[in-house]
Amino acid sequence: MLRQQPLWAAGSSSLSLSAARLARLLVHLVVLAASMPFAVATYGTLSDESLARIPTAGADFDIHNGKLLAPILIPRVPGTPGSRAVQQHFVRFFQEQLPAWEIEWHNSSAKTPATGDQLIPFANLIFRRDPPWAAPGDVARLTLAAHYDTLYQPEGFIGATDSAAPCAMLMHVARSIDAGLTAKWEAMKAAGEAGNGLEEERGVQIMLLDGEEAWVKWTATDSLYGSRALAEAWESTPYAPLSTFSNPLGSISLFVLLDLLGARSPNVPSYFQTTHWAYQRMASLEKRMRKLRLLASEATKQFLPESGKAMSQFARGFVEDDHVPFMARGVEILHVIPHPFPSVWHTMADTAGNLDIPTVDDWAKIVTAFTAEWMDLDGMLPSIPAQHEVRETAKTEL
Ligand code: 1BN
Ligand code: ZN
Repeated sequence: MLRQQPLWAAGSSSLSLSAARLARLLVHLVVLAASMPFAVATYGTLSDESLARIPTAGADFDIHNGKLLAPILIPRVPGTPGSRAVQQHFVRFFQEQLPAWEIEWHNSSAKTPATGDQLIPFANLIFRRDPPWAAPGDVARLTLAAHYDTLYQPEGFIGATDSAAPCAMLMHVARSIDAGLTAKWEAMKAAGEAGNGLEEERGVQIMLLDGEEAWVKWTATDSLYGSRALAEAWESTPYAPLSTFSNPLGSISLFVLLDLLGARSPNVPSYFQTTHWAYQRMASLEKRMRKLRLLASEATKQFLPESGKAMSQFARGFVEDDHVPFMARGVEILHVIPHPFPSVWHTMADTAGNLDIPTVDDWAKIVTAFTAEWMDLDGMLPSIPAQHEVRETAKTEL
């Protein structure tokens, strides 16, 4: 997929090729040039058949008893029992349903202007799947993020679009690509392509972030508690010498942030010139899935309508959110947040009942397709009935 990306968008501030890796790569290039004089770069789009295999979350997005979404639809103020309950929901889901995913907790604490001298705990959760043969510092990771905390006030605020639904979407993405990743990496092993240094190693991680919301009023210090601590920590956590990337920040190939999704008829602009190509990829998948009648919502226009935006049309301003500490350190960002915000934004009306579930389901499918395409899973996704069988079998074995 990255082959389609312009060079100026492919850079990472901490990308470094060791001499040994460079030598290995050159040997491979010479062998390749000799054996494939007419090699043509392939374009990694998902086929229509693969798009049809992107599953719907269906009953798992039921707001009353759905396995993914319902447990998140409670107040989740950092440091409270509600917050701990959703953390357990996320961890249990990955432990029980997706055991191949590595789980990382990133804990920090801070005072807030609402809580005086008390230290409030913030816990980011990172769920990661890398090629099994790859060293951690050699993997470029598509990073999908959403925040799970809710506002301190008004008391009882649920934040269904902000950001319970985006968290549930990301859980659905993870389970929908899991078997495809296994199949792809097994096929690479069988073909002797595992770790041959010809292509970059590609992984995926899902970040569920804490402490995004301001406790009193949005300022540089009263907001983004979890993401600020995480970006800072990762910047100063070096990978082993001679790794492809110098630290986990440099290994983020693209940071896709979902926020305020789940209301009917969203309009999501393209915010950044340097990742407009990635926006176009997601928009194109949306368009194709609509044409193939794979989406359920009754949208009169695309969720992502700005594929044709000219470079001169990009404004300087952007919405502050969890991407800011990462963007400030050179990470490329795709911010999937509607403009205007949902009408229920930061009100007691941001409830489960005001979600448009077909829209939630469509976003989950669009982001799954984007991730599957990025991870080169064409031809690797199981047929939908088979996928359900796998999940049922896994459950009965527990
Ligand atoms: C998004 C969801 N945000 C908060 N909840 C970020 C934001 C920051 C929105 C400042 C508006 C202004
Ligand atoms: Zn909010």
